[in-house]
Amino acid sequence: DLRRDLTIQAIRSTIVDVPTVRRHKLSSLSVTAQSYVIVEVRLANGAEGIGEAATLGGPRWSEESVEAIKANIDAHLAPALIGHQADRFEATGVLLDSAAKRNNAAKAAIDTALFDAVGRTLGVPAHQLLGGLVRDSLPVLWTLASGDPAQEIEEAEAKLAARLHDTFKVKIGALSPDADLARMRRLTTALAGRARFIVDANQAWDETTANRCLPMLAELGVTLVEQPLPAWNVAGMARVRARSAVPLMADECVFSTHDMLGVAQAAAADVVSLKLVKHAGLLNLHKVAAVAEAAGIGLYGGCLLESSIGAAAHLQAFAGLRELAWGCEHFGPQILTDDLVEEPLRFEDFRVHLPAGPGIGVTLDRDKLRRYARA
Ligand code: MUC
Ligand code: MG
Repeated sequence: DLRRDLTIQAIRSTIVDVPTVRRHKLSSLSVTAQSYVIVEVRLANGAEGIGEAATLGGPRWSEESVEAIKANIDAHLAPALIGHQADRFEATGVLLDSAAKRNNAAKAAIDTALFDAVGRTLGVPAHQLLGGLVRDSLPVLWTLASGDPAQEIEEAEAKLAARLHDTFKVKIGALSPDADLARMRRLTTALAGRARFIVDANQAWDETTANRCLPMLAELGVTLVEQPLPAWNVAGMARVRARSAVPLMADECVFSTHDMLGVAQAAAADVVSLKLVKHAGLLNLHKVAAVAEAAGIGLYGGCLLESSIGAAAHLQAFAGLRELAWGCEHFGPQILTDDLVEEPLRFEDFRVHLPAGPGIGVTLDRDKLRRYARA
């Protein structure tokens, strides 16, 4: 049956740059536009699928930049899959792993596009190919990252008033620890009783600084501290965690299932942030989640400021996890001045909603792809 021929025929990659509504500052980088690689897959039956590889500030959040992602997809990853069956997700993962070490964001974008194309062929959403639905919406937080507390309070007030977000992640580490603590005091005081806060240091602190600052963050009511130490310092995270009243979340220190096992064995985190760019695809995200679950480590739906394409892919993967106790942060579509899909994701009542429909549930707007494609 030709309609069911799932042979992978073509894989195309396009770099896009989409402006953000304001400057977004992390500990060691800042962006005014988000750069993605959009992957389009075509199967022999004519079905098409899309996926997205997100980056943040070039190769500075992780080692992958959009330029490297596109080069490695075109030269190594795409050729390894042409002629293979799109619905053999584990087997295509093996092929991608033998074609390139790591390159997890590039692999995730391809894997997403395969789930999308297969879902569209079969008329089922991607979550159904992954074990089925547990939830169709998730609490979604907003990230404050201008570095200016007056602006951040105003931004948070607007999000609360619009009933979009009532939990805020504050990006710290670009300022001195004392300046960040003063900033956190201003934010938590201004929004006391109306908002919850977590912070993400993006590896900026050393162990001594973390030990000094965490009790003050606890006193301000901060509920979670993400990646306070460099990714390599898992032993340090474990020591900090043993003394801390605030739970710790692992982000840049957990890419692979092996990383997750190491963090669990070291007792270095209470929660893990799950992201396609780190785990190389939807199936692998579920594997990392399974290792965390086995260790009693809580799950959080992480992001890298994806557009509605990448966010929808994450929601498909998050939809089937048993517990996602810490909610998610897929606010990406809201921080872009424009989106790349025909119908953007729905944000309502402090939650983001899983789109209905086959595959990842969103459809690429080709005019937008052309408009934001890098020349
Ligand atoms: C990160 O490190 O968590 C997620 C939200 C945000 O503002 O930055 C990202 C990456
Ligand atoms: Mg983080």
